[in-house]
Amino acid sequence: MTPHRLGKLALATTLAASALLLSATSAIAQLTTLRTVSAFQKGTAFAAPFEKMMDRVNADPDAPIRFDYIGGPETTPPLKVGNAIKRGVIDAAVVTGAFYTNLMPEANALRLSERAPQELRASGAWDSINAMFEQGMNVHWLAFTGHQVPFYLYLTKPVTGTDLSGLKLRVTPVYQAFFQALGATTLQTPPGEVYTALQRGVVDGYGWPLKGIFDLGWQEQTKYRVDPGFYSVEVSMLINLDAWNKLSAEQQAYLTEQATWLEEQEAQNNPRITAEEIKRQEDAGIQTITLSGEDQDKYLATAARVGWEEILAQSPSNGAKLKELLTQ
Ligand code: 173
Repeated sequence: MTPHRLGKLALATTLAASALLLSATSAIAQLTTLRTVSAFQKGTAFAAPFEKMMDRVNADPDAPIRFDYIGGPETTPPLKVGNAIKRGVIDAAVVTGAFYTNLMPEANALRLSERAPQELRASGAWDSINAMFEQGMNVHWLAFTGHQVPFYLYLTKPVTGTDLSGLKLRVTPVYQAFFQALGATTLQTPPGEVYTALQRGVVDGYGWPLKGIFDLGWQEQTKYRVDPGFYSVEVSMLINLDAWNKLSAEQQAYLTEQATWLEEQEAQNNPRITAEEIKRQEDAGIQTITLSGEDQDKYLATAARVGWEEILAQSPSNGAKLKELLTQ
C-alpha cells in the first residue's frame, strides 16, 4: 500500500467513525422529557394553569413528550429561574419577565401588552417577539398566560389620591417605576417574602395581580385594594432553545398546540375568575379605595408612561419594536 492510499484509508475510517458517533449522539440527544420548574409556588394562581396543561400532556397516551415537573421556588429561587432556563440547567420554566430583567429587560414589556396571545399569534407578532427571546434568553417562547388579569396596589394604610409618598411598598420590576413615580419608596422581594414583610410592618403594601393573594394568606395582612388595576399579567412558559432544537417537528407542533389550548382556557376562564376574586376579597374585608376622575386618569397615564419609558431606556431598539407590536 502506498503512503497515499494509506492516508485515504485512514481518512475513510475516521469518517465512518465520526458518522457512527454522530448518529449515536443524535439518538442520545432525542428529548422525551422536559425538566420543568415554576417560579410560582406549586398549586398557586399562576402556576396552576400550567400544571393543568402538564397533567393533560402526561395523561395523554399519544403525547410525544412528557413534563417532569421538578417543582416551584423550593427547587430554584424565583429570581434565578431566568438564569437556569437560559443556561439549560432546566428545559422548561414557568416564569414572568419581571423575574429576569437582569437578563432581558424588554421581556417586562409583555405586561404592557394590549393584545391577547391569540392576536399576537395571528398577526405574526409572536414570531418577532420569539426571535427576541431566542436572542436575549436562548429560549423558545412557548405560552403566554395571565393576559387581562390586571395588577393592583394593596395597602395596610389608606391613601386619598395618587400621592404615595411616605409609603414603603413591596415591588418587583412590574411596579417599581410606577410606584416610585407616585412618590413611594420600594423594596423588591420575591412572592415568598411578602407575608413576612407585611406582618413585620417592613412594608405598607405591595403590588400583586387581582388573583392569588389568598394563596399565601396575604388577605390577613391586607386592608385596602386601590382601584383601578393597571397593566396585565404575563406569565409564560419558556423552553431552553437547545432543548427546543432537539425536539422533533412533531414534538414542537404538539407543544405549540398545548400552548394555544392553555391560552384559550385563559381567555375563557379569566373573566369569571376575576369577578370571583373581587367578591372574595370583599368578603374577606378588604376595602376598595377607588380613584376616579382626574386621579384615575393620572394614575393610569403615569403607569403607562413610566412603563414604556423604562423599557425604551433599557432596550431602545427592541423596546420600540415591542411598543409597536403590543399596543393598539
Ligand atoms: O408581584 C410579582 O411578584 C410579580 O411580578 C408577578 C408577575 C406576574 C404574576 C404574578 C406576580
